[in-house]
Amino acid sequence: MPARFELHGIALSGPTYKVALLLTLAGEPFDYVYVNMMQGEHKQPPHLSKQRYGQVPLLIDRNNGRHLCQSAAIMEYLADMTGKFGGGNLDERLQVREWMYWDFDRLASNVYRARGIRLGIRPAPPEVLEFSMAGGHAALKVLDEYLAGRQWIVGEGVTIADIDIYGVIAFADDGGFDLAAYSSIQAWVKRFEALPGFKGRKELLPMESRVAA
Ligand SMILES: N[C@@H](CCC(=O)N[C@@H](CS)C(=O)NCC(=O)O)C(=O)O
Repeated sequence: MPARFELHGIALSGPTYKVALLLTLAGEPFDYVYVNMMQGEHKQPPHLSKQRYGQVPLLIDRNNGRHLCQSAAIMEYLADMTGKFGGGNLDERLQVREWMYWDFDRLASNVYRARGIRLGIRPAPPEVLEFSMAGGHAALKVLDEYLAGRQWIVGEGVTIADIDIYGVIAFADDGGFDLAAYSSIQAWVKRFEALPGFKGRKELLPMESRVAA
């Protein structure tokens, strides 16, 4: 029987990695469709007809034909569908959402932008890199202080808030952010990477399409 989910994306993409990681940690096999962004495949009609923003990731749920865009919305959907990682009650779900919105606003925006500039994917003047580094460090400080004495971001277990934020922290080094000064983040990263089923992005997202095992 074919896998229920089909994920379109690329290993360079943090948002794609977040979705792949969630599927993997939830034990949901998925077919992976490699989108060659270097050749502009994400702006061509076959992809645009499924992903209105011309971006990755795109997730297709073959059980109902849904085409889902935006990694945060996809993660919320998968948490609903699998009953995993969504938070144990309304208060936890609200906190999960709050942290995910914060991530996109303060952490992901700066870390991904700095990384894009350093890798030459998103050329920008030096002031933009400076601005992104300052914003990224301010966000890392907030996260580090919050994580002091905590195992996970919300409640007593892993949620999509952890997966979402890990999917940014995993790219911090490429962005030029040294995590050495953030001891609580480092301890949380170790716990996260020790989760059963955890996989790095290159293992999850090869440079070619792959059918679920
Ligand atoms: N907010 C979106 C961001 C997606 C995004 O920026 N994807 C990048 C790759 S990491 C992309 O497709 N860039 C091409 C473009 O925006 O034209 C999400 O979380 O899914």
